[in-house]
Amino acid sequence: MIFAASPLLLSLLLLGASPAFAHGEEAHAKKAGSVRMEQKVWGIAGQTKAVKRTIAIQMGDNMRFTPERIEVAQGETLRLTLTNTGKVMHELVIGTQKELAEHAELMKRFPNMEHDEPYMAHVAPGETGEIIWTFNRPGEFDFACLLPGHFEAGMVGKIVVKASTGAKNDGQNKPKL
Ligand SMILES: [Cu+2]
Repeated sequence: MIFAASPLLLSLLLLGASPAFAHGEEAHAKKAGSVRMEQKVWGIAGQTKAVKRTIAIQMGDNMRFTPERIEVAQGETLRLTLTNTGKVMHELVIGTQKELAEHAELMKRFPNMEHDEPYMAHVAPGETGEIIWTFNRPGEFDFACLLPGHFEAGMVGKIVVKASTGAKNDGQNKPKL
């Protein structure tokens, strides 16, 4: 009985070894990749090939985004092209009202903090930046320029993600109530 157990033990050890290798490779791949695929309340980083609609947004020294309101269907991947028409730096960061306010506070305390995420773009005067984002969660979200003074001056916009009806699944998978 004791000897019978050893092949099993051996295979368990081998099984244990392969995930360890896989993990190592995964860590490498993450380092090499430029986009972090992290699910946020306001969506997830989008793939270029999934883009079906491009929205041009202008950012100006009047501390306004044009347009200030975007409507999206749940699941839609947008390319936001962001043009800075002003003479100072601007940025667009997508998030919830709460997270953006917290982030703005942090930037006031640490004006030189470096941050870069797929849901934000920092655009120098006269330049154009881009965000590709998949709005896979319904709700009302904000976008804002979090540079000190800009957020406070009202450089904020709204993104409304309308819930998909899910008509295909309704009544098929769910019992009637
Ligand atoms: Cu700004």
